[in-house]
Amino acid sequence: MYNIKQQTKNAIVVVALALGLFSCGKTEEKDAKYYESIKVEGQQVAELTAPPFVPKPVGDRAAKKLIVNMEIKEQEGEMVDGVKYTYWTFGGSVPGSFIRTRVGDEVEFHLKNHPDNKMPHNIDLHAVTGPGGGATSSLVAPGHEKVFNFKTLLPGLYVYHCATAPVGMHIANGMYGLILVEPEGGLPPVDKEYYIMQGDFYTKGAYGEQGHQAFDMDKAIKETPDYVVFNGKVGALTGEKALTAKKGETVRIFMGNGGPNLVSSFHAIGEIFDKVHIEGGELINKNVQTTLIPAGGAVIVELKVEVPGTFILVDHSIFRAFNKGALGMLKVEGEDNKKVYSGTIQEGIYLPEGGTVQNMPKVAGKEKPTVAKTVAQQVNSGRELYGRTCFACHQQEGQGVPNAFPPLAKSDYLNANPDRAIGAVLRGLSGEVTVNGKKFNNVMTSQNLTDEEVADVLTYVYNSWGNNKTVVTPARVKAIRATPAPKAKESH
Ligand code: HEC
Ligand SMILES: [Cu+2]
Repeated sequence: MYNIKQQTKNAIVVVALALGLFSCGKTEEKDAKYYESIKVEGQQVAELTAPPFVPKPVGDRAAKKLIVNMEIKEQEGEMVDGVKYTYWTFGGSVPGSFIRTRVGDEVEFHLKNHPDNKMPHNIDLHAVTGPGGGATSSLVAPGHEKVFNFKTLLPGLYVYHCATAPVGMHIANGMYGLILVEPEGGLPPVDKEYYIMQGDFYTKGAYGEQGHQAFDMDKAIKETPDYVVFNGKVGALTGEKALTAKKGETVRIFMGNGGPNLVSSFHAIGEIFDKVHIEGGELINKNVQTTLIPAGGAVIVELKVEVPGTFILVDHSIFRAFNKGALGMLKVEGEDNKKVYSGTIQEGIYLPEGGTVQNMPKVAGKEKPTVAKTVAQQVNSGRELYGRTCFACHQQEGQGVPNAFPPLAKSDYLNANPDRAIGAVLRGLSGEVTVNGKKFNNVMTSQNLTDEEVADVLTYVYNSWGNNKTVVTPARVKAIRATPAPKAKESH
């Protein structure tokens, strides 16, 4: 006889079985305890790399005793053209050397403080479970070495940094990097892997002020950085130093934020992150436009690059990107894919009624004493300025945009009259102009640049793309600035 009781009993058995299976799965979930029990086989010296590169993937190697030799170096570097800064570094780069481990590795960490250094330092690795993340065992004076051991207990991407007082100052000087703990069997293979870290820097002088710049504690406490950069300096990942990939490849970026103060809204202009390991942990989010990276945190992002072009990586707190340096580039080579992106189909001019030449706000006291530069130095800083100011309209190779922005490459208008070109940059330009036989009738806003900046950017333009190699001096710019604008009425 089949009765209700029996039916209920069966149901209970089924539910119990299901629960049993479920909890079985649960007990198999790997935790720190499980990873702690992994036995290591053999030892090896860890490969360390400077950004934007990372060591070879761990693949399916067994857990090992991994020896990390990290040397601290205090050294001068360049924040942006003509601006020197004394960086404190793990391994000679900002961010510091990338450390790649797998879960269960026993790391033997050798922290060496170079004898030429002036400061004691230590290291706090967020991948370490232990007091101070290693900091309490690793305080090391110049000319000394400290050794300590730890086992990597949980997979993820972790920040490491110096934690010697004043902690903020050590971090602000560049003392941070990333340590990756790969899961068993490694992360899935991809075509390209890169390493970036954002950092905020505080200098006595304002952005671009020439010469050696000291650290500014007041600005650091107020959290008003002069520079917000990727990989320790302005332009570390632009132009020839851009990251590269081929169309169709999958790119993985290990992206950290050293801070010391700011949170990063990491975004790739014209791309969507297919996958983001949120906060560097196990949880994966998909189809992400902008991902938040806390100070002292990291993410792993993956993007498949479907169309060729230059994709701009930014902190989407956007003044940081275009005015403080938090801008990098990913250059993708390959054939166009019109299905994914058509390119411009039509280009017209849109000038709403009452459109006038706008001026960029003037910054009081921006003019600084000029230091005589060589032509090569002018070209160099001009290139950087071009990327920040002119590039958006006149385009990467000065080719311009038909019917909207005239070319600067082989421009007859430009080459015929440098004073007129200086005037255009200083005061803006509107009304009809003819460049290489083509008419343009549009508006160029005046660019709020110093005499030296105008001289540098125009010298760069004149010495690029087949132009006539004119050298524009700050003195010439100053002279043009002093003369009345051509259209201005004479008044005495
Ligand atoms: C917002 C877009 C924009 C920016 C930014 C811009 N320009 Fe222009 N530029 C124009 C337009 C538009 C014209 C043509 C104006 C007209 O039709 O009267 C022009 C014209 C010129 C000309 C004269 C025409 C030629 O092709 O030789 C020069 C030189 C020039 N720009 C240089 C620069 C430099 C150097 C910078 C950066 C410091 C710069 N421009 C930034 C839009 C821009
Ligand atoms: Cu330090």
